[in-house]
Amino acid sequence: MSTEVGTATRSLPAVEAMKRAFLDNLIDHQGKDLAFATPNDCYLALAYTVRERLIQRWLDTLHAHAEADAKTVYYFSAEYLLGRQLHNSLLNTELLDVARQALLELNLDLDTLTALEVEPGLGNGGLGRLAACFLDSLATMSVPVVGYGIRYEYGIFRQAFEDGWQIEHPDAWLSRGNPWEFPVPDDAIEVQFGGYTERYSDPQGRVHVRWQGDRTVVGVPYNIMVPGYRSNTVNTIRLWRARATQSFDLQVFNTGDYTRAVAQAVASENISKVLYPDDTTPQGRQLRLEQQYFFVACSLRDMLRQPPATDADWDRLPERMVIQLNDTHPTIGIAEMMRLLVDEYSLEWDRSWDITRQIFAYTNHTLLPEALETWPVELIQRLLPRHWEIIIEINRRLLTEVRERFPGDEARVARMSVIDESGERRVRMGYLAATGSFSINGVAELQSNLLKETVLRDFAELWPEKFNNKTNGVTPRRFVRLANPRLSELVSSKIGEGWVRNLDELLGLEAFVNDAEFRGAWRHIKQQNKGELAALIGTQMGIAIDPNTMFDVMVKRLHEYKRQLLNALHIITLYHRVQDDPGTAMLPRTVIFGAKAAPGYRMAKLIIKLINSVAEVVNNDPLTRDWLKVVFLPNYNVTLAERIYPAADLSEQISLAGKEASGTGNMKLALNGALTIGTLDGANIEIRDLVGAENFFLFGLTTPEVEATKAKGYHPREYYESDPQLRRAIDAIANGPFARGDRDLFRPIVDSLLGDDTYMLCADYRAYIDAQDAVTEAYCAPDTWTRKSILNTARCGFFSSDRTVQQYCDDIWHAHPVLVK
Ligand code: 26Q
Repeated sequence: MSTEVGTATRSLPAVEAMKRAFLDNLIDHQGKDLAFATPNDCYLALAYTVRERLIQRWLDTLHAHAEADAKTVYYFSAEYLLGRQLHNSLLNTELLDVARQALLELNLDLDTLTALEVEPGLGNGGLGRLAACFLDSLATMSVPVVGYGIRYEYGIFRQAFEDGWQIEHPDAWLSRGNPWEFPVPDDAIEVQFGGYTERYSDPQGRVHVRWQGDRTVVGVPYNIMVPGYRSNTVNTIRLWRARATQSFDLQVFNTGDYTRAVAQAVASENISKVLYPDDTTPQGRQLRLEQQYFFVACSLRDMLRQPPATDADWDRLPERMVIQLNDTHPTIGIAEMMRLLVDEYSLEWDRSWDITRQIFAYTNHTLLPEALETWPVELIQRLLPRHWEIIIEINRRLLTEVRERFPGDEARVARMSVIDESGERRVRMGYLAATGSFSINGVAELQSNLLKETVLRDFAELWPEKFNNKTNGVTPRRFVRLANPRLSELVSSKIGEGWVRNLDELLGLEAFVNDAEFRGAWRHIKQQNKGELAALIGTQMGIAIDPNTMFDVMVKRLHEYKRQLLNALHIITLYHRVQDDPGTAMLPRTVIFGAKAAPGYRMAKLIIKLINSVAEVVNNDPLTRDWLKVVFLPNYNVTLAERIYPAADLSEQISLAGKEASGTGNMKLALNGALTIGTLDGANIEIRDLVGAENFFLFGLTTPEVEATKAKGYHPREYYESDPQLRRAIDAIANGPFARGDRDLFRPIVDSLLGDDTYMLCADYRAYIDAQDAVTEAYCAPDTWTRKSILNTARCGFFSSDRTVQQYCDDIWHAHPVLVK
């Protein structure tokens, strides 16, 4: 499985064929020969060359699925964070070596070309990346699935720093062409918005409802191929692009109001214009709801292109399809399905509801109350008047069921209403999802349990059988095999290549943990990976990083609950220590951050500014710069993550217990041999259970302790007063060197720490510092550290998304592989 160019591949027919195809594609698609081609031309030509090889498999897959008549999984997700496609496609089609050699013989370098691809950043973070990992796993396992979503013209913003502040730049990811998508205008679908509903009677005297929208938008699907790893299956992601209707031209002539017609057309096309960059505290923006309804309505209509042949077959629809809702974002699909069945196909309500409730399943990704999605009733009424009627009918029946089960418990009825009547009336999408789904799952054990005790407690009491856990996973193809070729090669040389498809085989590495030579090789690879990251940091940021220092890594979205600020407090404490004792040797550390903040999240942006300010001071202080370096890499994305994970020694997973639903970066880092410093939160708990407590640096309050501390009254000032180091760190933020004399700059941070300290940094500070000191001590025994590193990788096979989707298949979807010849 060498990624190096072997002499064996030289002049193979496959190499010759690849060269020819590449040159042909350069001419056909770019109109260039090698003499005129730019690097981007060469990238595109290579992409087309690989794409060709996928298309036949894709068609074979479509035929095989049609023939097998198997149940299909429809994954509904507003986000797909796919990462670069070319390298992954080459791996999955086993063309990596051939392509490398073919390009070499043309005087081109594969890595240079793959690096030109702009990654499709159609997601914010964990939730979007999870969707991408699931689709990789399902294709690898040959399960029929279609991923439905939105083809945003602008993905997650590109982040830059100016004077340490985050600046957002638009992500025009399509501007140089996208060889990975196939528009299918023939499959366009019209959806409506607004207007009114009316009742009418059919010839049999039955009353029906008709929804007359006042605005029509066309959805054009774009297909993206999803190849499995060494499987013949190539599944599909179908992303919808919003276009104005053709009939808008007619309107112009009819009304003479040209500018209004154009404005309407622009408004329609805006629906798929941009990804919302907030991943919590969602604002109830109309456009966001339009996006959700738009993609869900297009998708359901697409799925029902060939409706059941006979009336009786409708009841068998759940044998043909299952829809997984990736969080509440596509939940309006439940109401839309009811509308289709009742209004468009004239099925009875009860029967429609039975069918709907056997098709939808809901995944919850958060417990944060402020992140639970709700929409103003007024907005739903205006934008989706028929869906509003359907939602209140669903709610009326729900509350009837609650009253029957819990007679006299009107408090419970009020709590469970899909309509939140306190204050401005709002629709609670989580409750609608829970009511309309047969399965409700969390994404790690702790969160799934907390879900039943907190945000969905009443629903768990009403329908305990719906609730289940599916601990997240990540694809080992992208995040180990591709991202860490050296480690992959070492692993394969010991236990064979089977681990790439069956990650539990990593357990076989345990047998080598006592092999000094193996440990040496392991350590050497980590060192090489760190060298590469150091080089990248050197060229990108102009900061000299020593690969012999410990690489302490915290990469994830910026959120107060994730507590990047706690990490900053540790850095400041280390800085004080060196200042106090410049003579004593310390363990040199490089602390590496990567994080985007939602553009409207002021505190998150201020924390970025603080970390950059601390970095500037620490990195330039002659007293400390050899001991401590702080690097905040701008524009953290999948591509950068693939460079960082293999080089990490320490993985920071330090959220306040009970706040991080699962985390998936924690899994990727552990699989690449990083040790975790973390709280008992999300999947950290399961990582620690598997790798062993002795190979994990645990600290901090547990979820019950968090609750108990808050219940008896939490006073962060008490910690501040009683811990001189904490006090000094906070004081340094308030009026120390980082603010360059501006005492107001970081005041909101200090006020937050000493005010509410919602995420209890003060309470966990001392335990965190102690755990960090334990890390330092452990790192000073390199050979023992390497053992721990190996055991982390060896014991984390459970966190393959292959395992996760297998559990979804078995327990929720009842879907089976369809083999493609
Ligand atoms: C909703 C409405 C309006 C605007 C934005 C949103 C929105 C968008 C994205 C809300 C939430 C998200 C993303 C959430 C997310 O990524 N959650 C993470 O999901 C991971 C996969 O399950 C978990 O590992 C993380 O713990 C969780 O934070």
